[in-house]
Amino acid sequence: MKDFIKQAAHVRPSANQLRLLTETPFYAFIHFSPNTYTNLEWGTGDEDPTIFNPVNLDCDGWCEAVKSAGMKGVVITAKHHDGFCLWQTKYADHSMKKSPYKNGNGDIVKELSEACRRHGLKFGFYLSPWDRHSELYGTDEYNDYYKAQLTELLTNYGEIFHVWFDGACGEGPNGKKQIYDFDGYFELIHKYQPNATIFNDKGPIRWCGNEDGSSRHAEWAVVPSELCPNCEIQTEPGPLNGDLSYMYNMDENIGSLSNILYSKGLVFAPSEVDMSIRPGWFYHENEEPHSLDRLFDTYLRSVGGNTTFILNIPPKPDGTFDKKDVKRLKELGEKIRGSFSANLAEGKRITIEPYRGSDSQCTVEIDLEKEENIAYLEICENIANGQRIESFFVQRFNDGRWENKFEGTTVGARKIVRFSDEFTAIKLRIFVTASRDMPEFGKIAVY
Ligand code: FUL
Repeated sequence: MKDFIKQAAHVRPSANQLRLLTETPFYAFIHFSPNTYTNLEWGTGDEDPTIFNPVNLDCDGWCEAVKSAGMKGVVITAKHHDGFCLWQTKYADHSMKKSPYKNGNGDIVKELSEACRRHGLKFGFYLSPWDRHSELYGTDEYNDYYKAQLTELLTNYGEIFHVWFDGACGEGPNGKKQIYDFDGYFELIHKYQPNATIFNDKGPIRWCGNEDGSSRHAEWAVVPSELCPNCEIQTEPGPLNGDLSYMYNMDENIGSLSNILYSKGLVFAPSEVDMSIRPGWFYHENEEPHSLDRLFDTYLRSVGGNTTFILNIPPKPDGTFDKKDVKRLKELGEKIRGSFSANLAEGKRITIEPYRGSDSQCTVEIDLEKEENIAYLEICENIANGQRIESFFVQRFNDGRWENKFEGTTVGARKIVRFSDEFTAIKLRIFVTASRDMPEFGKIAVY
C-alpha cells in the first residue's frame, strides 16, 4: 500500500500538459457557425451556407477583448456539429466557399490565426467529429475525410497550441453513428503539432464533467487509468484489486485515495473547466453575459483549483463581439489583475518544516513581518514532479496565538484560497495534514 501511494505521488505530467497547466491555464473558446444566424445551438446540417456572412468580421477586436481578460490563447470551432467549415477546405463544399463573405474566398481560421499571432495569443481549434452534413458520416471513409481536414488545419495555420475533440456522437444524415478513430486523429497531431495539447473526454486534457464552470471540491490531475485510457499508465495496479470501469468524468470523487487503491494504474490527466460567458455556446440576441462575480468565482475555482479554464465568447452575426461581453471581459481582467498584483509574501521569510519528523506532513510558515490585510493565499505544488497534497488547513497568527481560517483538500498546480472574510495577520501557516509524499512547493503568495 505504502509503495503504491508513493508511486501515486510521482505520477508526472507530459511537457505539453505541464505547459498548459502552468503557462496557459486561461484561454478563450469561440463558437461561430451557421448557428449564429439561425439562433440554434446544434445545427441540423442542412443550413443554407449563404446565411454565414460576417460582414464586419473583426478578429483583431476579438483578440483585444480576449487579452483584456488575461487569457493567453484562442480556440475556434473550425467545424461544429452542422458540418460547415470555417476555412478553405479542399474536401468539402459546405464551407466558406459558399459564403458571400469575400465572395467565397474568406477563411476565418486564417484570419483569426493571423490576428492571434499579431496579438501574441496562442491559437487552437475545435473540429467536431460529429458531422450532421457529411454523407460519409457513419462509414469508414468518414474517418479518412475527417483526418484529411484535420491535416489541413494542423499544417496550414502555423503553430497550434490546443486541439479540442468534442465527445458528442449523434447520427449523421444517413441515420448512422460513427466510430471515431481517435488513435488515428491523435497520431496526426503528434506528427504535425507535437507541442499541442489535446482535449478529449478520456484525456490527455480531460473534461471537467459539466459545462457551467463548476469544479470539484478535491481536483486531482492524477486519476485512474480507467477514466483516461488515452494517457500512459505510470504506476502498478492499486493494491485492492478492483475495477473502476464504471467511472466517468461526471463523478465527483475520482482521484481520491479511497478510489485509486482500486484502479488498474494511475495516469496524469488534468481537467479543463469549460463554460460560456452567456448561457449558450452560440450567440443569441436575447441572452446576457454572466455576472462578473460568477466569472471571477469560476476563475478562482478553475485556474485556482488545479484545472485550466476555457471561456467561450460567441461572436454576433456581423462578426464582432457584443459590447456587453467586451465590457465584461475587461472587468474580469481588471478584477484578476487587481486582486493578485501585490504579493504580501514577496521577499518575506517562508519556512517549510516536516511535522514532528513525519515524511509527508509539514508546516509552511509565512512571516509577513507586520500586520497585513489578507484576502487570498496562493499555493502551488511543483506539479512537474507530481501532485501530492491531500488536505491542509491555514492558520493566522494574531494576538499571540494561531487560529484556523480555512480547511482545504487538494492543491496541485495552483490553489487560490479565497478566505470568507478579509482578516489581518502578522504570520500565516499552512498545515499540510496529509500528503502522498513530502510536498514540493512552487510559488506561495499572499494577497
Ligand atoms: C458540446 C457540444 O455539443 C456543444 O455544442 C459545445 O460545442 C460544447 C463545447 O461541447 O459537447
